[in-house]
Amino acid sequence: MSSLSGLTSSEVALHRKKGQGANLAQTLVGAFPGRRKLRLQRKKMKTISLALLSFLLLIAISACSRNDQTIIQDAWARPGFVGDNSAVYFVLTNPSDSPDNLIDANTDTADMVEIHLSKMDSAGVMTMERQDLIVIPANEKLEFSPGGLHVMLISLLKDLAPGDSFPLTLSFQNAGDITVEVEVRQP
Ligand SMILES: [Cu+2]
Repeated sequence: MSSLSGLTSSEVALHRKKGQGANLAQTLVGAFPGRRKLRLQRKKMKTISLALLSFLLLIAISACSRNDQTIIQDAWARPGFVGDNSAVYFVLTNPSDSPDNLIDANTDTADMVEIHLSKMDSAGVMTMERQDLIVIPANEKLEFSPGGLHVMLISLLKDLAPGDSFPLTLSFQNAGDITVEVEVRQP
């Protein structure tokens, strides 16, 4: 038994080894301070250039999407009173080389908002069909107009008088959410 009382001789040996290991590591660090510093500097440089690269990439991406984004123009809605229905019309332009999809429409002006297509049935009666998705082909315009595509405002929550305006958000697969101001006017 040595000074480390209560331990077996092999345990004592392990303690000594561990102690030696720590000393050796300290000695090595002390012997090559320059190499360690250099490695730290290289790591720092890597981090800085990575940050710069991602920043430049972000600028490139935002510049691209800004030019290619689907555009909503001339948005207008039919007048109506609280509880009535109304419809919103506009012109969509997709200036990009890939098709975009209109997938949703929202406004807090109405209880429910749906994308509809008006159609004449075989008996000559106008009907409306709810659409889940509207494709805007690449490099094309798509018009939402009376007798065709429209955003249906079901059960208005406030009166819409000519001259009023309200925000409408259209959600596109590629362009994301775009909010436009809709002008209320007589057809
Ligand atoms: Cu409708």
